[in-house]
Amino acid sequence: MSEVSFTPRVFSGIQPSGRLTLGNYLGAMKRFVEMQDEGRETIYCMVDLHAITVWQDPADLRRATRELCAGYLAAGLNPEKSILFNQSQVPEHTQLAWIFNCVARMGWMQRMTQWKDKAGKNQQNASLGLFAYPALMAADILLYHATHIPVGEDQKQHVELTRDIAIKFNNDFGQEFFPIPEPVIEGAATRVMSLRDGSKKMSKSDPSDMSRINLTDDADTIAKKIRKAKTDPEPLPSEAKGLEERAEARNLVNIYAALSEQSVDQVMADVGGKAFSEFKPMLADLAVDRLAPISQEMARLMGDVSEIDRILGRGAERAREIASPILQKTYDIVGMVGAKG
Ligand code: AQP
Repeated sequence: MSEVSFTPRVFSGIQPSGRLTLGNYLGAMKRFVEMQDEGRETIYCMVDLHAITVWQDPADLRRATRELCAGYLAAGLNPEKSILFNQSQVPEHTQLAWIFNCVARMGWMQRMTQWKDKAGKNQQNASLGLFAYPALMAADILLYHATHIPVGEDQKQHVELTRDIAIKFNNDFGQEFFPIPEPVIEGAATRVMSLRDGSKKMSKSDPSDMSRINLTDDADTIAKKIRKAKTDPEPLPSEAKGLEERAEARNLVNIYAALSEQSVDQVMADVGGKAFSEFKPMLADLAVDRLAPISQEMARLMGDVSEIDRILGRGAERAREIASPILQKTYDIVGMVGAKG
């Protein structure tokens, strides 16, 4: 087989499954904007079909999808530069996902930590969609021949599974048709943890609102959540090594480093020896300073949902222009009569 080179293309998505969190922002969105501003070809999706793998109230889903789009725009994504759309409006995602359902193996899916975490002890009662989630995610990425996938640490395993699907498809059909995409996991906060429990990821769907900072929180709420964040009684150490056994302290320092765009070592040099009673207000001020412009812009954008819908509609058209020929070529490779390969 000859070495095929693919044009670099960035793809990623976020589920409209609740309010955007600081974890989504630091783990994913901040990097989305940087990659766009580096002049790369960038495609960012609101993965509404993924969101419904667990129950979503229809009115909440509609609001969350528009609010997610507002969050993308407020964080700095420009619909003239990046393609922004919601997944359900590009039917090629589910069409390619079906092909990948037939490529991926049950054992691969059963090993996924997100499946095990979200299905919990009652797997028999989880949706089939939740089990097949990674095949749809592989379709999201490979439908655009995307090569670079900015994600938080928790999604690394799914990007690896996407690579396995691409490799198996290419081997099965004897063609280097799909690129083997790379996860891009960068920054001081690739895994932001819950403010209430340093062993759990900060998550949109955590039942406790105090566990996370939402991008829509006002300044007082952010300050209160940080003030009440779980910590330990010791002062902060002056080196990162001293945080190894202190999950909650490490989390707050990582958040501070990511928001202030410093390394953890630089932060430790400044805050080492301080008590949390001194450090938490510093963190709250920084978080408010960085997040307030985003939440204010989100609120402004949500005042005109017709403009958001227009951006999403235009984004879906542009996405389909790329996706449709790749799906047709996939169908042709697989042997579907009538495919326009
Ligand atoms: N806590 C986090 N730290 C760093 N990155 C995170 N991401 C999510 N939580 C953190 C990254 O945000 C992107 C979008 O995530 P998603 O909405 O597709 O799904 P998720 O990873 O399951 O995020 P949530 O907030 O936990 O959603 P729910 O509660 O609905 O499951 C991804 O790149 C993810 O890594």
